[in-house]
Amino acid sequence: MRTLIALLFGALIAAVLWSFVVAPGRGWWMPASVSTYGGDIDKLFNTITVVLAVAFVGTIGGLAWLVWRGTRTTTVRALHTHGNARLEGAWTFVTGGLLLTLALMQLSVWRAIQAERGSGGKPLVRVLAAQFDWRFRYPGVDGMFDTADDFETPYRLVVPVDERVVIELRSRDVIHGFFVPALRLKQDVLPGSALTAWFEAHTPGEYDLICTQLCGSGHYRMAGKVQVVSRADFDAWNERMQREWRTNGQERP
Ligand SMILES: [Cu+2]
Repeated sequence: MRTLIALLFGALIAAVLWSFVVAPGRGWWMPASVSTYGGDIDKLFNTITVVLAVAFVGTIGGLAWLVWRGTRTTTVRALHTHGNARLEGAWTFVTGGLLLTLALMQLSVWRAIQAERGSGGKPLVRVLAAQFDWRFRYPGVDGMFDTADDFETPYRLVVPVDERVVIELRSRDVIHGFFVPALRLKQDVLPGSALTAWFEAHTPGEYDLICTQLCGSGHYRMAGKVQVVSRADFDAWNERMQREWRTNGQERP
């Protein structure tokens, strides 16, 4: 029985290592980054993943080895380390030190992204999350929100490429999560507050948007798209939407 358990632990390690090797070829990781700060976030993500992988293999491997060793010696009594202050201090210190190092490593990237959050100018679009949809409200011709010419698009956020885009996130009911994996941008959307976030996409294309907070029974439906287009295409789209919004529902002369 113990041999079997030890083998199962060993198989778990093998499965994890195998998944690391084949994951890139099968698209199991996040999609390629199209965001200006995506590279920095990926570096942190990879570092943390490697640290965790080493810790995982070490822990499970040690456990497997101990279980396997238990199948051979039956005369030796188990060693109880409870109350061993030096040992407990050591693993607390090592783990704490590791977590502190990771936290400090992330500080510069976090600061760089947060510092530019407020300085990015006024929001291009207001993101309105609700059970269970995404709406994107653009300010219209006058460039001001909450005026008669604002227009909304459901589930599809259209933004220009190579420009800093500031978004303002609001919830109309519960907590939602605005997550665009290709942009490496994830921000909770809280009822009662208007939070801003920013990104700059450097590759035109269509990218997935998902809600990362389990916000209710229709949570799975909160899947949208972020469409990154050229400045000219964005202006043309914006102009067409404004025109349609003005004339929609009105009788033609
Ligand atoms: Cu949601």
